[in-house]
Amino acid sequence: MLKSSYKLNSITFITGNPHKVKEARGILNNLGITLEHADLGYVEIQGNLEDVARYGAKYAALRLGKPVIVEDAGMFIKALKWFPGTYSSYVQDTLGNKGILKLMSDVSDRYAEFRSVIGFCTPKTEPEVFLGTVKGRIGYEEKGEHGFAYDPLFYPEGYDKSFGELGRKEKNQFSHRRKSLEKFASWYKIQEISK
Ligand code: ITT
Repeated sequence: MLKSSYKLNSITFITGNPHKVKEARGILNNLGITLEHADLGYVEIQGNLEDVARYGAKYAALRLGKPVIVEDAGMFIKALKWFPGTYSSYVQDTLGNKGILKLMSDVSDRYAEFRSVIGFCTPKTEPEVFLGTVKGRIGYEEKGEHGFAYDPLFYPEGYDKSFGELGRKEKNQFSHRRKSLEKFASWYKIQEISK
């Protein structure tokens, strides 16, 4: 446990993705944490989600001079050997959802999951990471106008609606982001952090 003079009821989220900010703010507000946002950019190294989140959080905390969170996330499709995974952002911008549907056109195993790793760091401590996963399947066409990126393709387990058809509040109840942020919040609230 660390010693503190930072407020533990607020945190700065470093991301360039406004959808992530809206979702994270809704989730953390409900858990009693105020979210500040800074679109600072950070170095994304090659590696798994945990590596990227750890390195990014450390880099951003040192640059900003205060505690931060970053998130590295992605969609992992089993039949495609867990593609696009850590390349999700790039693949969304290039192949897009139509490209994913094409790759999946002859595939009967539709299993996929979203994963989110929150990286937390202060200028004086080592990073911590928190993983959240939601299981589901890839649909046969895009459905819904809500959410962003792969949401219209992804049907969470037990639902016959895609994330794209669910409103933000509903998605926030059980998404990968909800799970990783909830783990982070439970941990954060019992920390004392030294400046
Ligand atoms: P930052 O790195 O600036 O936070 P980013 O969008 O590039 O923003 P990631 O590197 O974590 O974030 O990329 C993850 C990609 O995975 C994201 O761009 C989407 O294409 C996809 N993704 C992650 N979470 C998603 C969600 O809840 N719904 C739909 N697509 C998601």
